[in-house]
Amino acid sequence: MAESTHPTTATISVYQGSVADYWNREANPVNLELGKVDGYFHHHYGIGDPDWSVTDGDPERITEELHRLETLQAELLLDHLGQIDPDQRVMDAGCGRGGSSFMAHDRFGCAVDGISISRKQVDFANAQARQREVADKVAFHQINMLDTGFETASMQAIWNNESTMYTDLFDLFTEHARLLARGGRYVTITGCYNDVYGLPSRAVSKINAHYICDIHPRSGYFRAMAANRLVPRAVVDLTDATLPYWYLRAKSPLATGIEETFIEAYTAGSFQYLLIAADRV
Ligand code: GPP
Ligand code: MG
Repeated sequence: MAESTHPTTATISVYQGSVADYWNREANPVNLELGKVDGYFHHHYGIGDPDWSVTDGDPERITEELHRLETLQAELLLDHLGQIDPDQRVMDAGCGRGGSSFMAHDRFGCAVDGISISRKQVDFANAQARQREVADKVAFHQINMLDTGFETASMQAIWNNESTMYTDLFDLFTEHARLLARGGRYVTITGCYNDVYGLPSRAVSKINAHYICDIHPRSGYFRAMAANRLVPRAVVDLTDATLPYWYLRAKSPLATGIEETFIEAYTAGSFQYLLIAADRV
């Protein structure tokens, strides 16, 4: 879909307005400097084993290593999308500056619609699409992911890369189930609070306050999926795989101050980093 013909910008709540405001103001070097490494700008965290030797030299090497781990995270998410043909269409819900959307197009050659509530992110990502000369296949829209206006059953796959915590999951998955073709795939990577621990810990509440989000319990994902024709096919606990990213990020001059809180939340067991892939039946 061309940028100029995107559906209406759905009415947003006061809460959604405050989230848009956060992202319209956001210019964290930890995102912009990492993005400049190769032009893929991410708004999610990393996984995998760091090369710890990077902490010995130029801090730029830490930046590159953090970026590599964030890219690995997005590659893992895309691995779970299944087969996508070049003539099919996929949606990146909460696309940020477009990093995962461009990676999906590179991999599958398919059409990608990235959506964000932030005008600034959408403009940034569309400028990137023009620069990359893929604007005919990769388009970004400032719309509400709970009410996209896109055609029913138009998407072969949808993902949320760390963006579900800004929504009510029942509202979100109702809209995803409407948009997905039967047999289509849904994937999310998310931070959730651990039902075994109990209600959100202080660290989880601090993360919520930091990003103005509302981290859901792990159980909430499966309840909302079951109610919306989304049948989990893979659940991967990435907590151990993401912790090294946070230890490395804590050593970076680009650290934002939230690093120790993530480390505390993950190591105390109140918080989990989870990938869930589901079939739309
Ligand atoms: C990272 O974005 C993701 C979020 C802010 C959503 C919250 C995610 C959770 C798992 C709780 P970012 O890359 O803009 O954050 P930062 O600026 O801290 O790198
Ligand atoms: Mg980041």
